[in-house]
Amino acid sequence: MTERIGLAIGQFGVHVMSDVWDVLCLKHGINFCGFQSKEAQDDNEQPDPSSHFIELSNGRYSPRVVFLDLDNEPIDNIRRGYLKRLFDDHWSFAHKHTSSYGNFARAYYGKDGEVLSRKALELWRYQHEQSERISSIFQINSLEGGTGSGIGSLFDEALHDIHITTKIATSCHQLYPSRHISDSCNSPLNVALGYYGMHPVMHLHVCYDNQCLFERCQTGFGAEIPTYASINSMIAPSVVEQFNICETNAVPFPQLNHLLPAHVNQRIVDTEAKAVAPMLKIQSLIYDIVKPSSQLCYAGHSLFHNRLFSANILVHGSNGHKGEVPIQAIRKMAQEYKLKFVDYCPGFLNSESCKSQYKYPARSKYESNKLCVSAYFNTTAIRDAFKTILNQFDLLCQYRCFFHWYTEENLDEQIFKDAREHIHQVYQTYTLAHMDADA
Ligand SMILES: Nc1nc2c(ncn2[C@@H]2O[C@H](COP(=O)(O)OP(=O)(O)OP(=O)(O)O)[C@@H](O)[C@H]2O)c(=O)[nH]1
Ligand SMILES: [Mg+2]
Repeated sequence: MTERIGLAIGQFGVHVMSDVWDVLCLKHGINFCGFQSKEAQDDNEQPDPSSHFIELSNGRYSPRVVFLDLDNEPIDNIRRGYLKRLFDDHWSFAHKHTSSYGNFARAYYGKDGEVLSRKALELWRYQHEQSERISSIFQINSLEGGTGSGIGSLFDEALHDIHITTKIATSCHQLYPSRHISDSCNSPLNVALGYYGMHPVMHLHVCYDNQCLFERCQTGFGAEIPTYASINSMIAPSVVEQFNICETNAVPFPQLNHLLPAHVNQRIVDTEAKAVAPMLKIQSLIYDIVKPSSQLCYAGHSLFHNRLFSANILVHGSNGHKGEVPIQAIRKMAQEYKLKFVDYCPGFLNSESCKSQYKYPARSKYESNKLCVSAYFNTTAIRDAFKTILNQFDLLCQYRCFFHWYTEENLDEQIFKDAREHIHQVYQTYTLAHMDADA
C-alpha cells in the first residue's frame, strides 16, 4: 500500500493543501474531526485511509501532512477555520511570525528560514516514524513567493541530504509565473532560483499558472471574478485523483518531468444539453480536454503541434454514465486531432473512467460528482512555460533589477547565472525532444 505525506510551503501551498485534505476527508468518509463514518467503515469499496492518514489509538485519523510558512497567517487561518480539529497542532504546523518580503534569498539564507526548515524536518521525521512505509511525498508551493521558492529549496535540499529523495517518489504541484499578471516585480528572480533549487530534487513537477486557472474558473465554473478560494477548490480534487498517475510512468527521463494539467467540466445545463446522451457528453469533453482553453498552465504551442510522452485522461462523475472506460473515444479523438507521441512511447495514452466520486471541497459551491474530465500531459508544449520564465528573468537581469535585494542577503550573483543556465537547459531539452521527434 502506498503511504503518502503532504508538504505545503508558503501561502499558495498552505491554501491548496488544506483544500486537498478537505477533499481527502470527503472521499474517505472522514469527518472534519478525523473520525470515519460507520457507512464508510462498512463499505468494502472504500479506499484505505492509511494511504493518507495515520490512525491513532482512539480511532481518529490524523492527516499525514506538514504545513510550513514564514508568515503565520495562512496557517492560523486553518487553525481557526473549519478544519481546526482535523490537524494535530504539534506535528502538522511549522511557522514563524515573519515574512520573506517576497525574497528567495531572505527565506533561503535567513536565520528564520533555517529554524523553520529544521522544525519542519523534525515534524516530517515524526510523521515518517508513525507510518509503516512512506513511499511518496507530494509538495504544493508557489515558485513566485519568497517562502515557496526559498524555504521550498531549503527543505527539499535537506530531504535530499538525508537521502530521502532517492528512496521516495517526490512530486510537486507548483505555481509558475503567468504571462501577463504578477503580484510582485521581482517574482521572476524567485521563480528562477526556486526552480533551480527544487528541480533536481523533485522527480515530477505539475505546473499551474494563475492566469490559466483564473480563466478556467471563469469558463468552467461561471465564477465572474474568481477568488483564490474558487481557484483552489478547482485544483484540489484533480490533485487527489491523479496521485497514482504522478507516481507511475509519466516521466521517461529525469529532466522531462513536467506535467501539464488540464480540466474540463460540463457547465451549461440547458434543455438541449440535457437531451444529449451521456456518452456523447463524455466524448465532447474528451475532445475539449486537449484544447489550449482547458490547460491549467500556459503552453502556447498547443498539444496538436507538439509531441506527447504520455497522456493520462480521467473521466469523472456519474451523470448516467455507467463507468465504461472511454478508451475508444479517446483513441478516436487522438486520431482525429493527429496527436503525436514520441517514437519511443508510441501512444502511452492512459485513460480511466473513475468510479469513485469527484468531490470538491465542502466549503466550495461546486457541485460534486458532476461530469468532468481531468488530464495530465507530459508534452513538449510545456517548454513555453520555461520560455515565459526565461523572458521575464532576462528582462530583469538586463538592468540587474532587484539584484541588490538578493546580494544583501548573501546570495552570490553567480547563482543567478547558474539558475538561468539550468532553466535554459530544460527548455533546450524539450525543444530538442520536439525536433528529434519531428526529424
Ligand atoms: N491560486 C492561488 N494563488 C495564490 C494563493 N495564494 C497566493 N497565490 C499566488 O502565489 C504567488 C505568491 O506566492 P505565495 O504562496 O503567496 O508566496 P509565499 O510562498 O507565501 O512567499 P512570501 O513571499 O514569503 O509570502 C502569487 O502569484 C499569488 O497570486 C492561493 O491561495 N491561490
Ligand atoms: Mg507568504
